[in-house]
Amino acid sequence: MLCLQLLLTVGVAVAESGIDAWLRYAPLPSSSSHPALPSHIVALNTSMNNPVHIAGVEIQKGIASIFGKNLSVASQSQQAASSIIVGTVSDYAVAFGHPAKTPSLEPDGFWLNTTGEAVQILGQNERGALYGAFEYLSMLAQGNFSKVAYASNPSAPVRWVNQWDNLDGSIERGYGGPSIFFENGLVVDNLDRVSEYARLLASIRINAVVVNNVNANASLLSPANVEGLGRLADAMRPYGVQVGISLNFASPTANLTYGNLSTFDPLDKGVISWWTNVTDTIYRRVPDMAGYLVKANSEGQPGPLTYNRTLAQGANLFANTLKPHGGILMFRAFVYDNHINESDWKADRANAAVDFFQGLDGKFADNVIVQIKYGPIDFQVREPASPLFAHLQNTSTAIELEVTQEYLGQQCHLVYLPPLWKTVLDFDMRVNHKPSLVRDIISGKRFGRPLGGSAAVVNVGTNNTWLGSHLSMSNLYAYGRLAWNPADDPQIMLQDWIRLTFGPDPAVMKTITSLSMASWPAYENYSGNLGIQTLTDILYTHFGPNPQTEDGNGWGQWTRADHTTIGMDRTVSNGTGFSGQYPAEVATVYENISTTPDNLVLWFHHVNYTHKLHSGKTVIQHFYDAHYDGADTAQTFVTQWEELKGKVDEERYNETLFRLTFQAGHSIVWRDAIANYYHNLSGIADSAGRVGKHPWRIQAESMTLDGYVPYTVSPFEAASNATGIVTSSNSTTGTASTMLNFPNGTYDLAVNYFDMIGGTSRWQVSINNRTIGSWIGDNVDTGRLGHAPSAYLDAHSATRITFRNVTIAKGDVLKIVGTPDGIEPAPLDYIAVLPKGVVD
Ligand code: GCW
Repeated sequence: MLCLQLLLTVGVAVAESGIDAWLRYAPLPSSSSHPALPSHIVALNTSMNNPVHIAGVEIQKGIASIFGKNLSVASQSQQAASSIIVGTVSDYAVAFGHPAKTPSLEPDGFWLNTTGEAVQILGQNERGALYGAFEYLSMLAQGNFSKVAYASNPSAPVRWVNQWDNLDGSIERGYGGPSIFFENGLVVDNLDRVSEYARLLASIRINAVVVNNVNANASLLSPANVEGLGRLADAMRPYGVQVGISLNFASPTANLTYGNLSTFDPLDKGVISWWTNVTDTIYRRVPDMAGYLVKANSEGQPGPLTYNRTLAQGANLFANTLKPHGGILMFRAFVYDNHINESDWKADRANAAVDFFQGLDGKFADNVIVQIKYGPIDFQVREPASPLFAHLQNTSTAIELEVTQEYLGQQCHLVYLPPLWKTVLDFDMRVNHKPSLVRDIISGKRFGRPLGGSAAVVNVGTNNTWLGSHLSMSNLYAYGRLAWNPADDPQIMLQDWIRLTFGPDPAVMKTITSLSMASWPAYENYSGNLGIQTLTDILYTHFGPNPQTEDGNGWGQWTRADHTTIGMDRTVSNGTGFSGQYPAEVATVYENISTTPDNLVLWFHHVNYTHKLHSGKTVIQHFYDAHYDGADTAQTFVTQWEELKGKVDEERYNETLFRLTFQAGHSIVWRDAIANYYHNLSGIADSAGRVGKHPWRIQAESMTLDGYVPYTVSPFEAASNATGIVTSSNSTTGTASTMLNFPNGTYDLAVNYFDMIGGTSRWQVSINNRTIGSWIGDNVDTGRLGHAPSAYLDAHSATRITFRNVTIAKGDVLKIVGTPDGIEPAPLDYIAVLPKGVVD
């Protein structure tokens, strides 16, 4: 105890795993003074599993932890004074009479009043009361004791998250470990993490979780799994979080207990009664199920088009079965043909959503919400807002965001996403020449729709950090805040999250703000610029660079890059016509290259590499400069973070340092791959003379090799000089040595190697037989970095390790000994001997 107090007074934080995320309720520094706290808590509900009771217990826990003060929780009290009262407005009225100021609240909304003798936390419903309690605790935990009295209401009723969890426990695009919901085809036995997740989600006002992958498995509907869903719902209900599920459209033909049909035609009577029965059965066990999510006729999933039925007919099938139970059908707009032909100049995947939903506006049942990805393609680093938001005026809509960083570094790169999301939420579609912000469309405000909101793909797993990385949690936190109020400011949300997650130290605040706010621009800079999309490997991992995979296949994420030109011509006048899918005012802006913003120019126009941007730079020079700038910025993430040593607990400090260091190294892999690729394709030199010039590198293949052999890497741009080295067999130790010819001095020694799945090779680097360091290729094998792994020497496995401040003299002999393991042949790419400040 003494020891702990000592630690707290000197400000050294105790190790934290990240499991408490932003709900740590860390003790406030002893220096901060606070007003007297009420002496007890009144939670106007006695039932253990009721959100109001949970709210009372949560306040008790928070105050005990933040202030070391133990308050009692009672369900009633004669005197309201000097208490914290939490409950619904109606229960409050029964207990204490109508509150003096009657708040105007919508479902899930709350009233928070700290101005009187008692603190009032009153929800329009029980869930709202819990949200109010979390709001109050968030203030206290941030040391904010101001007297406030306000109502807070959600901008939209639907604030969901979608987990892409498979029944076998794996997660599609999951980077934080296996599922907390499923294993071996069933719902897990121990639901502790599920309750904790619900608590986290409630604190950011998320009201439902779709627990299984949109690429859905029909066996979720088995009796055992319906019972499992019931247990999941029971575990989350106390937090006001409802369960939803994804359906496989062809389930009636999947030979389940409920009978095997020969068709899944949505208009077939047998199919309708089959689904009605399934829905009724689920609602018997989960009376408050939120609803269904359906991905149909997309990426090989079955759907109504198989029977020449419309998407609306398909959606309405489920909506009708849900209707009597009050459930909602979320129908995904992510419908497209993934076998389109690039030789057709007018073919365009971006057109798909509007094309497929053409003529269907107003044809959906009133409990259907069309869930639209923010951009027309697929969660890219920058996309224009999906034009479908402007088309569905008699249909409720929701935006689909992706907290999971599928194309954005897979939680191994820091990318704070709200600034990206805001480019879409705040975008004005100018429907009928009137203000038509996407955020006002999805809230239902613009077109007077009763339903609407947001869904985000959030693939948390069993990892203590939830998403795999501490810093990525700001994205989940801010997603909840934006779902409640899409007008919130990214930096303000971020800073609340920083105070809650890391405490009040101004240095911590400054650094994490600076890193996070710089992160999306940096990632865009070193991944894909000017609206060309994230130039990642779309056929394999979606992680590292592989620009040639965008083209030459049916997926339609094309760049149409050749020796002289690049970009998709999406104009009406000469291209795919996509720009014409926007309302007139917006269409005109994108149709004309002179009014198209630089950051989307290659999305809308096919131009020469020498085309001059509004910035005055050519496209190709912008590519080069952006990639060097982005990688330079990422290097500073490491040094900035290092200033926080001792200010952040060691566990989170070290884990974050590890990831930021990885990112800094991988940003150079990105930079070089993209710069070299387009340099090679266009033949145009970098006016700053950087591309292809690496004065501080020594290629592994040019070293003296013993037991190592050169290996030609494909694609060429994934390795420096297109070549790496591998051990000559998987049981031979290899040695690569070289004499260093740099001036005497202190350098950082970087070694670029490949960390493949399927083996944990070892390497040791020495200078004149003095060991500088050793390491193991275990990042992907142990899940230390949870990104999609690669079994090859490529830009996904390419990794840099850096040894700092190494004394080197001219003529020293550097030697690397590599010991292969499994299929991983201790592969190396190059070393870089870096004077202070040089990035190479
Ligand atoms: O971008 C793609 C992802 C798929 C995903 C799909 C979708 C669940 O790569 O993994 O499938 O989007 O959103 O349906």
